Amino acid sequence: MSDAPTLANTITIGQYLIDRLIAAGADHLFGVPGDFVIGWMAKVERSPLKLITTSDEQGAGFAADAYARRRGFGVVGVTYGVGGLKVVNSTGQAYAEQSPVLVISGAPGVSESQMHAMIHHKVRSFESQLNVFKEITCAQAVINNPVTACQQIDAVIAQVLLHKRPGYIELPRDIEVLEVTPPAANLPNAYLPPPAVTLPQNLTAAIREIDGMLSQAHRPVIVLGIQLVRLGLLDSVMAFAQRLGIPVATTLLSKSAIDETHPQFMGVFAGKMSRAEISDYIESSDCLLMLGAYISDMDTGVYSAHLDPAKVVHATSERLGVGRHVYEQVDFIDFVRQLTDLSIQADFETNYPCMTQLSVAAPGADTDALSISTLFARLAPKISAKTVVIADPGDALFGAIDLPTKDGKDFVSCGYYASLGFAVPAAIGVATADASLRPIVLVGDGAFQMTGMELSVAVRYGYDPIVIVLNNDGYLTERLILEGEFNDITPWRFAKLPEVLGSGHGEVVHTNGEFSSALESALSRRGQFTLIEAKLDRMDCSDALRRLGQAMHNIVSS
Ligand SMILES: Cc1ncc(C[n+]2csc(CCOP(=O)(O)OP(=O)(O)O)c2C)c(N)n1
Ligand SMILES: [Mg+2]
Repeated sequence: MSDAPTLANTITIGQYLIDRLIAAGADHLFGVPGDFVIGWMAKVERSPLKLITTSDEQGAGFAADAYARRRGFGVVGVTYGVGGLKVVNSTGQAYAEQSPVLVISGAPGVSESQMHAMIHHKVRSFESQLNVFKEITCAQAVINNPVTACQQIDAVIAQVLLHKRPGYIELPRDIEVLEVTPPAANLPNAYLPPPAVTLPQNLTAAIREIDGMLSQAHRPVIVLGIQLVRLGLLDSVMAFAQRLGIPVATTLLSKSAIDETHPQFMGVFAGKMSRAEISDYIESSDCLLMLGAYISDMDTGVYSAHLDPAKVVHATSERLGVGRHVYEQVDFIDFVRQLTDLSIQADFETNYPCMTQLSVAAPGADTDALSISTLFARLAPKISAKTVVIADPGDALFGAIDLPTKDGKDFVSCGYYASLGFAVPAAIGVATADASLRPIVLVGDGAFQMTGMELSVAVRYGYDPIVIVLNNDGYLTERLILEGEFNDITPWRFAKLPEVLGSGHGEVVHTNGEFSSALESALSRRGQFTLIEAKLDRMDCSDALRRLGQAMHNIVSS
């Protein structure tokens, strides 16, 4: 499986794939080798594409997801079965939250699988893994024919870039080494389905209805959804909001879509989980434009938001609802373009809550015990354009709702799919995507026990994330829903991890002052990771989590 001398103008299929990944914007590939993919990984190692090997495939999947959120394209490479099925969860998240990640899985050679029914790592049939990925990717290809290989590869990559959703390429090890003549010119658009056709009369009718709603409105609000970020539509929507003086909010998932010190930024809208000022204002809005936002239970604080459907415009790439009407066949991008061109004689309320004016949590006295609220209060002024806060689900995420981020995209979370253990590997992805950024990871003790070992990747590649482990002795989020022994975990001495990993700095903090000085010195220490174990009271939680827990408790026990 070496790079044998080639005929003029031919390259191996494996090399063609590498070239196309680079052309699509990837400089790195995250993964774990295995015999079905190792030959191709050796080619990657000899190419300009840098291979970042992680401790576990799921970690590679999460890192590629975070990388893709920053760079617009991420790639994870794994072996068949044992590796492929480990990235099902991370790929599911990338699908759910629209992150353009390409999964490349090695596979048994076509000739091997024809001759032998039982090959290691096979689950049920040779198609089992493909069938799983069909459910969680927007495009799939098994490269089993050299004649069509290049087109298949280009088609999957083009779909991933178009839909901002994951794709899947399965690369049998005897095919990857075959020589092919690459197409003379790559025409990615040739492999895309025809663009969605907007019915002009439906678009016009929808815009006319919104024009009518907005013209009579006094308290319009725009919710900036994640699709605006992914599809590059934020600037036009913000220009529209500024021109008309409409306040904006984000969802948990789209948090930090814009500079949160913007005077029109209200805060994160998550139903009753948000501050009362924000949820009250939005619930009383007489024209709520939810643009590109998935309206999940998380975004509405477990459906605690009381929104009048007649006053809501809900537009996504899947659906356009205006008040009680649904308009079919209107492309989301066409819709946003027309909407943001609207001119309205605005008579809008100018007195709305905005993030910069909301009361800030008190930082507490230095000698007092640290609490989740004082931790966030002390973290807030340390956030800069050079830091990226990455919050794991749990109170790390809920508490971060009111943490003001200053620069667009300096907050990363899986605020909708909410898979625990995302944040540490995501820090690897962010540091790889942009070496000038300093990841600050907020992660619960439970979540850290799932994927915290990916810090060894930081050691290996010289990354220096600051990891703040919120140690509240178990699964607090779950405790607030329903208490039981299932919420307990084995206590770890987290701050000892540098000893195990042979690098890094660990510290346990109990008081507000200890936390501030640990954070200060972590920010000035470069070249190795810092782990700050923040000891918190077992039931201490952010206001947002308390409100969410109550809402969930009511559901579980009703
Ligand atoms: C992979 C995964 N498993 C289980 C859950 C369910 N879950 C949500 S929050 C939570 C507890 C998290 O504990 P920890 O990380 O310590 O954060 P805390 O709630 O204590 O802030 C669990 C188990 C999940 N979201 N993701
Ligand atoms: Mg915990």
